[in-house]
Amino acid sequence: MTRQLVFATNNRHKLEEVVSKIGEQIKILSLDDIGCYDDIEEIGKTFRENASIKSHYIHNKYNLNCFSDDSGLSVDALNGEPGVFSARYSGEYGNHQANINKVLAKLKGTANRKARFVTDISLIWNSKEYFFEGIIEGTIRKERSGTEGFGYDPIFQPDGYDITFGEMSLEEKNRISHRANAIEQLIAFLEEVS
Ligand code: ITT
Repeated sequence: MTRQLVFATNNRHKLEEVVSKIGEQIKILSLDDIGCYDDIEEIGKTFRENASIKSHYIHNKYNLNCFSDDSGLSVDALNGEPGVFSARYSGEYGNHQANINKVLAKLKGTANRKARFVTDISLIWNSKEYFFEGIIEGTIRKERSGTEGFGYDPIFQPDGYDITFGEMSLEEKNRISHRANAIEQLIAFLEEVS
């Protein structure tokens, strides 16, 4: 199996989850590790398109094997929103509190709380692109619960559980999450080809 792969993310929570999931099998290099501090514009209309933009940017500039993760929350009663706007739903990029407030306000009085987290990974491996997708179904709570994780974790309760991602340890979330599922597929692929 390959020993080194760049993970094209500026989100330290994603990095932490992925490194913990992958363990010693592959050395993950962060953007910091390769000295990349560029702002990669995410102008795609889908998670997959945005994932592809990020991994191609790094591959084109550094010519390294790399992958990216574009992810977000999709709420049925909001026609799939926040979707690709998950990180900037409130208008301010990365303001998780305001993003959560907007979702809760829009869902006020709505009985259908069904939602899912989606992660699309784009891997560029020996100059060819491969995609992996992970999804976890759940519901949106009426209020926040828990302080673990990041983003929408305090309001997302995965199906089959009575706690939110915000109440789970990193290890628990990493057993079932959308990201963990996509990463498992990535690991299986790399085991096969290397
Ligand atoms: P990079 O593009 O640098 O990887 P980012 O945070 O901008 O980092 P995305 O564009 O993929 O990443 O946006 C993902 C947003 O979706 C993130 O900021 C959260 O608001 C939400 N999100 C994604 N995965 C999540 C998770 O596991 N738990 C909670 N919220 C999540």
